[in-house]
Amino acid sequence: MEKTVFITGATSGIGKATALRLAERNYKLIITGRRAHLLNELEKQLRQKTRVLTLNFDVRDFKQVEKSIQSIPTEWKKIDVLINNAGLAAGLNPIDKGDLNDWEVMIDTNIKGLLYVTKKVLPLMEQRSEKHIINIGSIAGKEVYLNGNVYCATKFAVDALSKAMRIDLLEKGFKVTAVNPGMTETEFSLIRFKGNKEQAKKVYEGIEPLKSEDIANVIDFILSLPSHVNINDITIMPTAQATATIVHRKTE
Ligand code: NDP
Ligand code: 8X3
Repeated sequence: MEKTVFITGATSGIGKATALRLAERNYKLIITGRRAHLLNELEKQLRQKTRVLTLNFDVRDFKQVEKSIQSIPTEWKKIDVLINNAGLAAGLNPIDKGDLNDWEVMIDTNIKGLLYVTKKVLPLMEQRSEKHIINIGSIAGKEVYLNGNVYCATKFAVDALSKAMRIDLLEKGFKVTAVNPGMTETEFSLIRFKGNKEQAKKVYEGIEPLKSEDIANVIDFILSLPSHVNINDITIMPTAQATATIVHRKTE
């Protein structure tokens, strides 16, 4: 049976790599994000392998989320897998120097956005025989690190919501998996540091970080397991990273 996967934040990084990987497995894909031109480019690429639907919305805006999901054509309204991936960090400052807009954007995207999308996609999953929600958390949702404050809090919330979904949706037969990456080189640091390329590059200096494809491979594996097996929670780190902050950097 052909399965449909709904991926938020597919215009870049982990979401994009996951879409490309799952296209190889013949999943039908609903790819979403705000940057329409990137969605269209990816759609063209994916169409060579599978069927694709693009939805262009901001996860922070419940009206947009609702309207976009209502607009899904009937033949696409059976969703087997939801990958809540859209998210970001904004800034890296001590809590007393934190920027209010940064806090709002992280809370609105990483927590409220994930909830909005889940609320509207769940009814399209309920009739499926196998249903799976994958939430992209972070090592930042397991450990708080210096100046990580609000970003860490949002990822701790994702951790809590994954556990809550697993409990609340148990009787309905949902699998819920939390995927928690460590340092992964994507647009993540560039966005955290507001486009400062030097600062973003420094994050990965002297180490081999994870690539988005590494996370996509793990998601592919998680989805390949038989229906009675679920990975509840998985943390994936570059070999050079032991904890959120202990990283072995080569100096030359
Ligand atoms: P990228 O910045 O490369 O990708 C983020 C994606 O999220 C983009 O497709 C972006 O799309 C989308 N997005 C952001 N804000 C919104 C919004 N308001 N509405 C809709 N889509 C949005 O980063 P990553 O691939 O690294 O990040 C993916 C997830 O992985 C995030 O949840 C992040 O917290 C998590 N993560 C990342 C780690 C890392 O080291 N890179 C480590 C641990 C977790 P667009 O801008 O087009 O809307
Ligand atoms: C992103 C990883 O360690 O920069 O979630 O917070 S980290």
